[in-house]
Amino acid sequence: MFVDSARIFVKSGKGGAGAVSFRREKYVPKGGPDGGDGGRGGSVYIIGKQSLRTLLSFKYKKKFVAENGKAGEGSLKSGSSGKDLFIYVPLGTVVFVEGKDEPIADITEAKQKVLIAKGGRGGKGNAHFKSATHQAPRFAQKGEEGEEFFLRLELKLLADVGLVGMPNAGKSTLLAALTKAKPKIAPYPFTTLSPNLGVVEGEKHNSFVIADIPGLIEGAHKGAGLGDEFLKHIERTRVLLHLVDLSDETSSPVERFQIIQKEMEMYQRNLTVKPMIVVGTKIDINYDAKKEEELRNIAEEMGFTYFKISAATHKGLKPLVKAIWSYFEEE
Ligand SMILES: Nc1nc2c(ncn2[C@@H]2O[C@H](COP(=O)(O)OP(=O)(O)OP(=O)(O)O)[C@@H](O)[C@H]2O)c(=O)[nH]1
Ligand SMILES: [Mg+2]
Repeated sequence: MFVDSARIFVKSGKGGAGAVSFRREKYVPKGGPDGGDGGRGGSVYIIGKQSLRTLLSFKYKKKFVAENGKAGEGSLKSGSSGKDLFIYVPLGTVVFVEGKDEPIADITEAKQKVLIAKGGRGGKGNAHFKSATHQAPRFAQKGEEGEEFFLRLELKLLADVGLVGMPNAGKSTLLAALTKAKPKIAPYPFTTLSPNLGVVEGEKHNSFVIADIPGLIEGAHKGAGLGDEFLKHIERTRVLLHLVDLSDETSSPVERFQIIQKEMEMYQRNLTVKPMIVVGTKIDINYDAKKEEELRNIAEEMGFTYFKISAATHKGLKPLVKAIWSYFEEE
């Protein structure tokens, strides 16, 4: 199951209390204070982990509480520190304190480690409080409290290229044709129910990642179909491919293209100012040159590059991939 948001509770450990104690030795009738310090409470960290793909585990485990520090003891013995707690998340996870809009962490790299809740300091033992006028202090410090938060985790996949289009446009077929990914492909709408990622390897040890998301329909921004919630997974891509099925005779390619453009704009204007390539698909069946021409004209008028392909026969894939590379090589 693909889960891309979660709510969890985190709490760091409380510091251990400092000890109140006095030395008792055979030949030392009035020993001084020897209460040791409390140990530090454990901190909570969030860490990026490459092999994770979803936030599913947080459906089952939602509470993360680090260990408290131990109290100090006599003979100047310090209490041990509480163990730190590490929460592993997939790359692309953005962390918010509940109710706040600014994220406190954006985990984009493996092993990236962010301190979320700091463990409380241990209290000082009474040995610290001895002075010329106060030879036998009978008090010690308490340990500092830990910090606690409810956090909202949002997974926004990290891909370079995003595939958008109506259901059945051929997005998953294109992903399967270009990468080793094996998404489900079927001749009906809403085959893809959660995003798929695939990697295109270049010749110079370079690569780019493609994200295939569920199809959009008119009214997606208001929740129609699977809604627009998956669009967040292409927010961070650098290039979008907008796939339009040229073989579908139920409406014109131009109409379908415009519906999706509008939905993306409603979702977030930024999406429509990203570099985009318009791709007419399935040119191996029901090909109608006039309809294709209309789509190409509209796309080019709007300043987008246009390609036509058949993911089934691989026709037109090479020039398309070359055009995608050009976006990454220019930098
Ligand atoms: N003839 C032909 N059929 C294609 C081509 N590309 C995709 N198809 C078919 O079109 C149907 C839909 O393809 P998908 O790749 O599942 O479409 P999608 O855009 O991922 O659809 P959703 O996941 O529902 O949004 C499948 O039956 C594919 O086999 C093509 O180039 N030529
Ligand atoms: Mg699909």
